[in-house]
Amino acid sequence: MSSLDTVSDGGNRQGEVLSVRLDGAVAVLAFNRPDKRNAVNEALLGELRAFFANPPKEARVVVLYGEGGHFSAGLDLSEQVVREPSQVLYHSRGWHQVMEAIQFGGLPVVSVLNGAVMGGGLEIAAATHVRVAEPTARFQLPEGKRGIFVGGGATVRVGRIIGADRMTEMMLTGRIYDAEQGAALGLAHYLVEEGKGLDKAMELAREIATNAPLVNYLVIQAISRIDDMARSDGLFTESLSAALSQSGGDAQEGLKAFLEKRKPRFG
Ligand code: 1HE
Repeated sequence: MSSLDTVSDGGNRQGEVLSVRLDGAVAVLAFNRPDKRNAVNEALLGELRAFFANPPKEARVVVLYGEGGHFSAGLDLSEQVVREPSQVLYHSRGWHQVMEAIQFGGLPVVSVLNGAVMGGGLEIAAATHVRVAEPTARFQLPEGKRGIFVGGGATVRVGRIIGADRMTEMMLTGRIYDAEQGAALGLAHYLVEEGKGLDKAMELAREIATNAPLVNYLVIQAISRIDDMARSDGLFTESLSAALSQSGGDAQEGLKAFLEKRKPRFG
């Protein structure tokens, strides 16, 4: 694994808050504030924004995990001060931009969820496309208990995954779902042994990287958007996506490889 880049946070004593390495076609991102349980401060949000705005051209898939046994304890509460409503609006919209960039930036993102997956941490996780949990994972939206409402996209993304009804109950009671419960609810797609999350995520990422890039792109862009559409609009958009995917060289290669009983080699 070669070190492609590291990002200084200009304040964290470890000297970096988001590390980025390139392993073949997989960009491996790590939240690197373990002493703060990977709470998301402005620096970390900014570095996430910078990465997803301009990912390395070699990357076909992203893996995202947290150093030190926790994915993320959510918003860095030490940076929170009493704000004007308009400032809270801009702050929340800033989170939304970054979550949109993770979900719709064009690269599939596989996350490794362990320890705290709380508040903004769960909002980030919900913006990723494939989620691998370890047994220590604890899913929670503690905002209600901190006197605030969610602002990083949970109502749309977490609500879609577990349903508005469950999310309402989760926020009212501050309940914590453990890893098994989280997997059963769809907050994680895989549940693996302790310490195996990153290996599993890398295995999945390498597999995803062998797909035709345009198909990965369409899967990310189209399915979630179609979910927002009226039925007839969704079906039309599906046909457009199919038309885009089936007219290029990768579609020919995929079909040819199947008939020739070999693995396809996509461009
Ligand atoms: C933090 C944060 C944080 C830990 N902001 N500093 N999120 C929360 O409400 C979660 C708050 N955190 C916790 O409940 C616990 O820290 C944990 C369950 C995650 C971990 O517990 P533990 O016993 O392993 O660690 P700790 O001793 O509580 O925390 C270690 C350090 O991390 C400590 O700092 P220290 O300087 O005293 O060592 C904590 O203060 C620090 N730390 N979590 C700041 N979140 C877009 S809006 C999203 C809104 C939200 O995300 S609200 C939910 C915020």
